[in-house]
Amino acid sequence: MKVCILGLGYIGLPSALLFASRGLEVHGVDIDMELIHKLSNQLLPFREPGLEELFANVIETETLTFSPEPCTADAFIISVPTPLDKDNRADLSFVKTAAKMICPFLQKGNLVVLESTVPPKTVDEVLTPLLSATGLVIGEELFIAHSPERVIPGDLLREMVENDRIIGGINEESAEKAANLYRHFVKGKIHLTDAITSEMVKLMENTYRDVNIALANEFSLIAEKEKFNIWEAISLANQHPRVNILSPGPGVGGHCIAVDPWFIIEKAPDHARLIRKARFINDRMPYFIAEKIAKIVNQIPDPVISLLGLTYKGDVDDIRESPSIKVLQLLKEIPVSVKVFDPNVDKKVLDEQVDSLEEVLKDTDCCVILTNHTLFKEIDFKKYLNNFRTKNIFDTRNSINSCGLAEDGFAVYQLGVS
Ligand code: SAJ
Repeated sequence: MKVCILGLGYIGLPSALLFASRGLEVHGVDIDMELIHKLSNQLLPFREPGLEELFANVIETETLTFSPEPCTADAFIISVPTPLDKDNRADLSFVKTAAKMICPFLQKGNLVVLESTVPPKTVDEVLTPLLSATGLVIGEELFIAHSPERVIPGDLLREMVENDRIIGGINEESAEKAANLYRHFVKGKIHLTDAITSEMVKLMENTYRDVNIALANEFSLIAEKEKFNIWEAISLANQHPRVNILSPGPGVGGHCIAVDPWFIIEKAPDHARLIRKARFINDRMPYFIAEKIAKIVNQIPDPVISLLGLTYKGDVDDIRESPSIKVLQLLKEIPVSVKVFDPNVDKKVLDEQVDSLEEVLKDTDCCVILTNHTLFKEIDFKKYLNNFRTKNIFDTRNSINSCGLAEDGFAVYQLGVS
């Protein structure tokens, strides 16, 4: 069996490697020539636990090829980005390009699976009409399904194998064929449904998380005003067997949770009121964090701010939609100096980026923890006592152990604690 995978990003690439590791012939396609070049030279474009080892094992089996062009295959998986356009609507241009690219290679009996996150009815109203151009009878000669990825960056490979999988076919046969394909590596249950349900399930999962985080963020603002500790309150509320409030933070980043709810809002603007509000609350958080930083250093002349963490969450190297970048931009609008350090981001992406903890804390007036990297949780601030000009620490993630820091003259501020 041969699979052609279009889009070799955070999902397409690991899927390609997993299929290849199970003995399938895999052809990976991407329009980014630099990426194809990298992969052909056995270099990974991003870090993810276990990925390097898997890549090395698969290369030895010689079942994997990369190129900017598709080829004939039994199954095609489209796993391309679906970003937001400037009006917060889904930009489906990559999906459309991928669909058009595979048309000349599609043959009787082929299966096409869309893995990208898309607004409801994309399979029925966008993908299927494009694939009809092949002349193949849809649902009889060409089978089409949607199957969303649901894996968490940082634990991606385990979740790809062990999580349940949703497959929504345009008909039962399409769903069955897609299930047979994924059974090559999926150990979790495979649930079959129709395409629109599959599209919505994915959006509902991420929207649920966004709304839950917005609630936690709203509680944290109330905690600051009413003077209680949000972290203790959430932890106690979560003792209830039917309550699970997520954590407040500097905002919601990444390429999924901050984006996907908009795909529902786009389709049902009059009904998606709670969803829109949650997006607004989460998008406001970097402003609140920047305002709190400004207050902390209010009395200090020419203050220096040190931001710890550039990635959108802990222990990943992905900076897409990161709230840290928004906080940094907001701080640049006021008269403060800002430095930022993230051990997970090798490339210099910002002028304010420095290379070490030592450097970022040098002469600082306020150290702000924006990302909960394990490494930051373990910082012994007492060791850096002399780096600080003013000993302020602001922890937006309830990340550090502040025990004993007050005795050494540190003032420790937390989000959700007045
Ligand atoms: N965050 C909080 N508080 C929390 C949890 C997260 O502020 O309690 C923030 C994070 O710091 C980050 C953002 O939210 O900035 C998103 O992080 P995340 O860990 O919640 O989610 P992602 O974007 O890494 O992955 C999500 C997952 N979806 C769900 O858990 C429902 C993952 O399973 C999906 O596959 C992924 O989106 C995706 O690709 O759609």
